[in-house]
Amino acid sequence: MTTLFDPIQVGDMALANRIVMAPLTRNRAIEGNKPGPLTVEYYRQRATAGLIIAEASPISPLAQGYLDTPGIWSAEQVAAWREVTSAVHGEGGKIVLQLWHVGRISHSSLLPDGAAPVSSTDRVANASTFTREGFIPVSKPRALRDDEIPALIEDYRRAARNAIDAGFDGVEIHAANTYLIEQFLRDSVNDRSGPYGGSIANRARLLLEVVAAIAGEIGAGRTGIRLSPMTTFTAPLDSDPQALYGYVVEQLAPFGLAYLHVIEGETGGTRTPEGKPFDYEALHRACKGAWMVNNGYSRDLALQTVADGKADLVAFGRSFISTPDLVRRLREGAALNELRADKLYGGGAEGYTDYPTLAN
Ligand code: 8OZ
Repeated sequence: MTTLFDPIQVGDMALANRIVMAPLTRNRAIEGNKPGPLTVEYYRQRATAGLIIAEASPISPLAQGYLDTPGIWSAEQVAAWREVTSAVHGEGGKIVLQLWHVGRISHSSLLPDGAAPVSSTDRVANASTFTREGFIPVSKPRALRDDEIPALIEDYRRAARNAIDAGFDGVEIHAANTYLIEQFLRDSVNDRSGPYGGSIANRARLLLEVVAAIAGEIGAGRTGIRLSPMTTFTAPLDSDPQALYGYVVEQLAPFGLAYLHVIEGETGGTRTPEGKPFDYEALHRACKGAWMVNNGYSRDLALQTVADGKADLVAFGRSFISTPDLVRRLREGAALNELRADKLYGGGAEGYTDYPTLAN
């Protein structure tokens, strides 16, 4: 019987176990949107994960939406990330980088020359973001023109190349949590006509072009993707999530991606939103790569899910923030540290690198 603690080959990556550190925004980047020494230590402490998915990282200056997130567009950022990947590899771990474009979830004060955020639409989101002035409503976006899409895809391709140059084992495309790619996917946001609006095939076009560009650049075996069909975070659900995400997964199959990472239910919230059933198993059956699940997994549920063959990998978010030696604690059935929820975003070492591990 397969257990959570067994090794697994995921695309080109040989993982020591099936326990994944989920991508987690922590807003501790230093000057120049670079990961600093504390971030090196934070990931090094968690390197016993089978795989670390390093936090969502903007692919370009215009892709940022929150203060102090580490990017992957500049040579200085690549050099800074190299310290992180070396530290994790030095501990025998594997690490990929989540590639992020926030789309309309941004504020002009965070963008070059006070630019408007870009999206599939020019309709503003009912959402706030964290800036130098604190939490404030996001800015009204500008709808990308169709003729701007090639440059956007080029930004994704270059970011994937940068990630590999920085020593990452691969990348995860952030197509979840109502950011740019999902702003194209969902008919609750995308009000375009033309090749990127209207039908499901048109709304999924950007995602599939991004996947083709990145897989072509670094190889499908080093490329994963994250989806969140039932998350409402900053946008309503699609009118037919099952059909939309079913189409996406079916179209992804021929690429032979390393893995597909799905957030079940409402991100960081209920796994089973009332009156909104979703058949994740249907997506799992259509998925050719490794199947990674996430959202509020307890030890028991994770063990059972892998033992039942319902998933190949389980990603843990909050548990990995509080408990650097999560793999050992799960193996031994030991209690986890308590999460300091007031230290999630921004600040220094407190609630970041000072969580204790079990004594030998
Ligand atoms: C929490 C705060 C800011 C951003 C996501 C990247 O939800 C995020 C995020 C999470 O995917």
